[in-house]
Amino acid sequence: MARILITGAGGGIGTLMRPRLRHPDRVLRLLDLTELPAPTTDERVEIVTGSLTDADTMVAACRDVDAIIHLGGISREDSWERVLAVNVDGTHTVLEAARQAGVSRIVLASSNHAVGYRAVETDPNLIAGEAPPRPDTYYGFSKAAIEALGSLYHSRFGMDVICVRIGSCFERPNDVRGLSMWLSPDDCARLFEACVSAESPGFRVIWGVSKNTRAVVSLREAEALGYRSLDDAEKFATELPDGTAPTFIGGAFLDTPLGTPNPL
Ligand code: 15L
Repeated sequence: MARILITGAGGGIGTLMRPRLRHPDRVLRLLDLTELPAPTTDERVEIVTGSLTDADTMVAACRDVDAIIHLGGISREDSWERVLAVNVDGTHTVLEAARQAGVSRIVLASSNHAVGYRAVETDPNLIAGEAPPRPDTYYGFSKAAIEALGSLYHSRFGMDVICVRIGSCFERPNDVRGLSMWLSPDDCARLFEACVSAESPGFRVIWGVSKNTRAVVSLREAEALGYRSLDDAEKFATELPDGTAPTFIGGAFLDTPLGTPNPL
């Protein structure tokens, strides 16, 4: 029986994953700051209420865990102090607790905003999963930083660490940018399944998007882990508001004043 710990399980992606990562041979241990709905009778779920920034909470949460999907943290631009404390320090706390508990497989939720300043138009060959960071915000910086931290924990301790540069994971794309960057929730679950089951992946940085007709980033690295997307944002194209595709990967995040919490 495998046990997977999901941090930030009450957030947008965590909520979408709870039903999708359900498996008869698996226990999902769901950690969030706020108390999550109790398990239904057909769920194998353990609820942990606490902060990923708290070392004791994390050490206890990692006990008897086979893999961690670390989704928790601040998901958009915020103050430098908060982004450092929650995303960078918090991810260090998660990795350190995992190391102490002997959890050797960690999936880190990185973001397209780690490379938000990469220009779409100058990369006609699709931007590679491991393209060097070009963060667009303090938030994007924190995602680039946790990728580097994951690399360190892999190199020092041999942990398998997969950083997923998630595009836009919502039930459906919200705008024209989403036609390129959408990650359908079902594909997100397929991608996480590949990440937790790939044999000895070592350290990887991969894109997390669907196989969109208007792709601007490469799925090569994700597919090498076993991911097969079955969705394409194009089916929503006629329903979206008019707009032009952004020139940079990060879209509207580039217009966000640094350090200012924003509702995007
Ligand atoms: C992200 O990294 C955010 O967490 C999410 O809320 C979306 O804004 C997404 O990027 C995006 O770029 O659409």
